[in-house]
Amino acid sequence: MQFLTIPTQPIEGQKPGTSGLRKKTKVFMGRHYLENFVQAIFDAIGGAEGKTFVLGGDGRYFNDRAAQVILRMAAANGAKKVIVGKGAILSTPAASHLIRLNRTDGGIIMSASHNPGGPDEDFGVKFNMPNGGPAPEAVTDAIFAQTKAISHYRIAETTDVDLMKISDQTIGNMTVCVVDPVSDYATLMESLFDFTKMRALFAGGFRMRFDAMCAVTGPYAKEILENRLGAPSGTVTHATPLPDFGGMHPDPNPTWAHELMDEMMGPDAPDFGAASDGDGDRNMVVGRGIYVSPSDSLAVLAANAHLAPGYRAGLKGVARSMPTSAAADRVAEALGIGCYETPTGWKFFGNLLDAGRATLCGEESFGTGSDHVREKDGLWAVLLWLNILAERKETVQEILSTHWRKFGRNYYSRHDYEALPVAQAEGIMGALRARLADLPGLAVEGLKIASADDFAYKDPVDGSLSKGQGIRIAFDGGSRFVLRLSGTGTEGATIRLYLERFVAGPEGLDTEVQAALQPMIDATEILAGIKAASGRMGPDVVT
Ligand code: VG1
Ligand code: CO
Repeated sequence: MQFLTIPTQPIEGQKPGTSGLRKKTKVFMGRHYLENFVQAIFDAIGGAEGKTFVLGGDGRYFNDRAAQVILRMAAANGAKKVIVGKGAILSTPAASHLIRLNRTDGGIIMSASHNPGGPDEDFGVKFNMPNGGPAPEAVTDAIFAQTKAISHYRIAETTDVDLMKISDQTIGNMTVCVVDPVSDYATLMESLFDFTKMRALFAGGFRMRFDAMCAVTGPYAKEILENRLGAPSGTVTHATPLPDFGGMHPDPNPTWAHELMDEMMGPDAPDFGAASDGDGDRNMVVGRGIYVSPSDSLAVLAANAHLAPGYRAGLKGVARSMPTSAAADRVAEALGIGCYETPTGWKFFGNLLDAGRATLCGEESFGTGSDHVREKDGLWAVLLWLNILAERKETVQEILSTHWRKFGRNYYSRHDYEALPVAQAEGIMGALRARLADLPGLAVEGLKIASADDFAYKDPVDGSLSKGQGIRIAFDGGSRFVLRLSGTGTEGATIRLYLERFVAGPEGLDTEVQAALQPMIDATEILAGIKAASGRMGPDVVT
């Protein structure tokens, strides 16, 4: 075995987005591409010498090959130890947990999350910090700067490590510790939730469907739901992670998880349904005949978390991303706890969680989590719902109706216009941004604009400032829309339009969502002209 120093040159565009670097798999497989980025990570964090890392991914195409490259590079960069999930598999929340549990110097997660996988689809790499959370902007900026300055990378020339064997192996002086990807995570879940009550729920005939979408949560859900909680075998479907996710789009929303939606809306629907994404950090929950929007889910979880043992003492605060609906804010107000509004992306929650200011966090994009790890956690959210259902002994429908009657309802929907030409998308955003100062006071379709700005966030813990995080237009009465460009796509540009309308109740709580939002949809088109400028008839995905 030999350590090699390979000369290389900067490759353009290795800029981490909302959640790490995401590109077409073939781009990642290109000459020096992965190697450059991994070396840039090590260089940006002050080297790997003597350090311990966690490594794992969502099992998509190239996951296994990339893992071998990263291990050989870690060894050549002087790392002491890398803890890897068997088969190079780790869900994002499980990786976050292992980083924390073993007090490591961080971890590398191979995933493009909810983006499809395969030779013609997407791959991704992100670095997580010693606290288990995604690298903050200062670190991703430093990684990007390294990708532009790189002149060589270090790699060991050796045979593959056997990642299918749970054991300690070595590359030079570095230990590769292959671990079961599920067990520590499952133990953590047992420490947070009342498994006895939940087992009793299933024993009493409660029926559930969990769609793992051929992605990473399959083995986790099988172990926890079927083995430890006694849900009937077959409760978890699409449970084997596949390199191309079986051709599925592992994004848990009503569009892509349509099989689950059909079952839950059908005549013989189970009591509870859930799905998660490629790397296991997102969740969608569905009741019999009723879909729970992620923003509502966060609010309901915040209002009921104390029913689970891990949150018995109450919450320190709740944080949500800016485009997420304000439903959780009302719960925080009622509980008398802190409430934070952050830019999109889990990295912005890290400081609030570390500082003990927030316990629960959530995003409208099917992400919910707590301070048990530093990532959003799909299965965790599903288990918290289960724990609440086991305690309250009501249906999902009943829990939601009671919640809306108490707090009012934030009708909410996101409209995505995908793969637009970059210049066109930037044009639409730029034109609206240029008019922001003139908008307050203007009436559109009978709605009066209360305020208009481009969201900037000052981190309350470290004071760092993040600008340009999305255009928000608020109307009198608590309705609003938000526009921002996606930072996770790999083709053209995606405009996300977030629509929200608040109804205090008790009347008007049961309108169809898109109908309830129609005035907002019309106002957006008048102000932003997305359809007019793009020539599109409507959004590609509505969630
Ligand atoms: C999207 C979501 C965002 C989420 C991010 C990563 O980002 O909107 O809320 O944090 O994906 O999720 P964007 O920039 O495309 O809107 V995942 O499951 O990658 O880890
Ligand atoms: Co994800």
